[in-house]
Amino acid sequence: MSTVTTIERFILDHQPEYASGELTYLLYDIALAAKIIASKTMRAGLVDILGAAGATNVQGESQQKLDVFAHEIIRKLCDHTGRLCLMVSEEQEEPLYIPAKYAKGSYVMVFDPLDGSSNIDVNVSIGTIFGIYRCLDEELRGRVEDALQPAGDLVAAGYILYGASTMLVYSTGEGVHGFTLNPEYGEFLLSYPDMRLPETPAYYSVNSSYYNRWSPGVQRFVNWLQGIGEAPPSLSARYIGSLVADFHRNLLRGGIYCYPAESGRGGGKLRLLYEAGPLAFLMEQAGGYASDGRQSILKICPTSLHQRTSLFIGNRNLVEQAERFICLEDGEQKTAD
Ligand code: AHM
Ligand code: MG
Repeated sequence: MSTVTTIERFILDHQPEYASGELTYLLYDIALAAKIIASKTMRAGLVDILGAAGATNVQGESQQKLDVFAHEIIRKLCDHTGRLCLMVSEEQEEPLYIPAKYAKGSYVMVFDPLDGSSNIDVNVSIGTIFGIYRCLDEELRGRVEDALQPAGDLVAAGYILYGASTMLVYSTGEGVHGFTLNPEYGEFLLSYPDMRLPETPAYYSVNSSYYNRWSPGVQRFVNWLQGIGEAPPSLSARYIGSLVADFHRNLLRGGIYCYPAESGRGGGKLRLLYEAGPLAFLMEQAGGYASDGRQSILKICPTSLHQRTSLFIGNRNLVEQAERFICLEDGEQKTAD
C-alpha cells in the first residue's frame, strides 16, 4: 500500500524553521474552512442558496449568498484563535480587526472568500484565495499598514479550488504543494508535491471580448498569443472566468493568464492584495513569473486594501514578452529590477 500523507502531517513536517506553531495552526484553520465551504458549495444546487444576498460588496458588485457564507466561515474560524492580528476580505471594505476580547497573534491574513462568484449559479469551478503576512509590529494590535505589504513579503499563500474535486494548494516559500480532499475521509491528502510549472506552455487565458478596451501594446501581445505575427508561441486558448480555476489549470499545463487594464478601469479588475499577490507568490514558487505589464507583482507596495491591478501570470518567457510589447508599444519603461 502506498504512503498517504494528510495535510496535517505535511504542514507539521514542513513548518518553516522560524514558525512557532502559529502559522501551522493557521494553515489547519484554513483547511477546516475549506472543508466547510466545499461541503456548502457541493449542495449549492440542492438547497435554496443561489442568488444575490441583497447586499453589494465594496466594488459595487452583487454578492452571492455563498460569498457571504465563505467570508463568515473564515472570519469566525480565525478571529478568536490568537494567531492573527488582522484580516482583510474582499467582501468587507474595512479591515477585520481582532476583537479586543481575544488575544492577537503575529500574522495578517488577506483573502478572497469565494472568487469567480459569477460562476456559482452555473455550476462552474470557483475558489478561495489567501495570503499571510507577518504583522509589522508585534507589540501593537493590527493596523491597516500591516496588510499593505508587497506580495514579495508574504510568508505563505494558497488557494482552494472547488471543482470536480476540492483541492488546497499552498506554499510557505519552499515550493508549492497540492492536496485533494478525499470526501470519504473528509481529509486533504497530498496529491501534487512540489508543483513545477511545465517549461513548455500549453495555454493562454484571456477574455478577448474586451479587446477594444485594451492599450495598443496589450492588443499586440494578445494578437501574438493568438498566433498573429512573427514567431507565434503555438498555444491553445482556455478561459473559465474563475481566476483560481484558470490559474490551477495553467499551473499544471503551463501557459499565461492575462487580465489587462482596460480604458476606464484604471488598474484592471483584479485586486492586488488578495487575488494577484498570493497567486504571484505561488507562481514564482512554481518557477513562473507575474507582472502588471511593467513590473513584478511581488514588488508592488499596495497603497489601499482593495487596490486593483492588471495581471499577466504564468511561464516567465510569456510574461516577459507581455512586458516587452507593453513597454515598446505603450511607451512605458519596465521598472528596473
Ligand atoms: P470576483 O472577485 O467578483 O469573483 O471577480 C474576479 C473574477 C476572476 O475569478 C476572473 O478571473 C475574472 O473575474 C473574470 O472576469 P471577466 O468575467 O471580466 O472575464
Ligand atoms: Mg474575487
